[in-house]
Amino acid sequence: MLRSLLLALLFAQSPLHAQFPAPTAAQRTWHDTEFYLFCHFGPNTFTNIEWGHGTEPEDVFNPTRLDCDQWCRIARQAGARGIVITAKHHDGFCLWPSKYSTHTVRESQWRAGKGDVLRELSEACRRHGLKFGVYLSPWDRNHPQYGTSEYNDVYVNTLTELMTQYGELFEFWWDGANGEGPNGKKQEYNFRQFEQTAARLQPNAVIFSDIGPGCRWVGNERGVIESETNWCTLDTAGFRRGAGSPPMDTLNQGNFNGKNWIPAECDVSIRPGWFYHAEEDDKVKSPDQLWDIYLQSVGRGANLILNVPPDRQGRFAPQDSVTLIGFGEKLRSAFENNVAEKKKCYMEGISETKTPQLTDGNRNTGSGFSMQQGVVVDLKKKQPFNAVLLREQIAEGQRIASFKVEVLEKNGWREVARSATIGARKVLRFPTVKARKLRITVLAAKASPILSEIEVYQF
Ligand code: FUL
Repeated sequence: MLRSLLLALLFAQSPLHAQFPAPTAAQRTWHDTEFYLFCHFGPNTFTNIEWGHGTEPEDVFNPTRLDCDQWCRIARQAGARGIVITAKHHDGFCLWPSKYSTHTVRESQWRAGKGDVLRELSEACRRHGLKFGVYLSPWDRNHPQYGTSEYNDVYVNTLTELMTQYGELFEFWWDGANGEGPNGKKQEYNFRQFEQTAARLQPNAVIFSDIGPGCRWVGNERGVIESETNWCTLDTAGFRRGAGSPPMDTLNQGNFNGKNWIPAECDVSIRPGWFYHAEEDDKVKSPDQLWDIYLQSVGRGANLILNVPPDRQGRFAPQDSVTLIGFGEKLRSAFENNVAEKKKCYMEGISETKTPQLTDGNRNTGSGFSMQQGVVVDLKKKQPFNAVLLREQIAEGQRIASFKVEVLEKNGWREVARSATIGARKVLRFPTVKARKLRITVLAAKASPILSEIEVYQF
């Protein structure tokens, strides 16, 4: 009785129920999607360039053995949860037979003009339990109406095709890249209209762009959050997509007091280029390199979209496949055994308060505490570990600005790691310790911290 009274008093003084920007239900699902693939595929795959001119004959697009099931099998083995494909890159070529363009698979000889890459991939994704998303470049070097207000209607029409013909999309990608101008064409995009169309047709699709609204570009193409700080909140007033975007370090770290929930997505290619080039076959990243990227993206609360460009056959090349399978094994073994799961967990205080929600293996249940308290996990017996994975209860906003991890040794508590934000998740590594108890203490927060899960690993 006395204890609950004291706690009530403590919480009354600290803003446990303070209001902060928080993710929508669709964004919460997106956070849980964590890691997925990006596939750059189109005429550039066959012309060996990165930015097509839009004048390439349609027949250059001619995959000899397109096999989207192979993409999906490897994606699953890599631990990815979805695939986003370049439905149309800057060259304007549509991988589906759009009614609003004459520069599509229909005009090519591939499958006698009857092919549709999006149909094949979306169906394969569903067969393999993967989510499906699309990239539709606003910049278009081919479309005759580009540079006029009619192009906005063309864009909305193509968006509508994508959003009504291929089932549910989990993500939609607006690239900020734009090399327009040299041919005299400049487009005033009606992004408001695009957003409204997307919200109406695919309310659960999270929209990526430099400034969201669903998720933001991370400010580099190396796929990493550069420091331990990553706020999911961002101020967008006065900024635009592309050239007028917020500074790169703001995109990387977010804004401490940002008004909108627009979390970071880290994009990077498994090869130097975004499209397939045979001469890069020996430059494919190794499983260890992908693991480092993963820890600096997903491990720092962002999502990771890893580009794997299909080759001219329309398959993932052997080098990429081998690396992805190796990475998937690493990922699975790293997070296989959470030694904290179902173990006793409590808040320190005048007396201990049990917080089983923090080790119940369910990231939707959380527990709030005051900054004066540490949260202790009792592993029941001494054991080796070298990493913690923490999750904040982001449904209540992102609050924690810094925290430390300690282990109990003969002479008392010893700090083993310290970091900044947590957000959707934070993976923190330290030299292997052997201990029975560890303690998490929040050092700075915008309001009373609310964690949802504490996981402990040895990897
Ligand atoms: C960039 C584009 O210009 C690249 O070609 C690629 O699509 C990458 C993901 O975004 O801005």
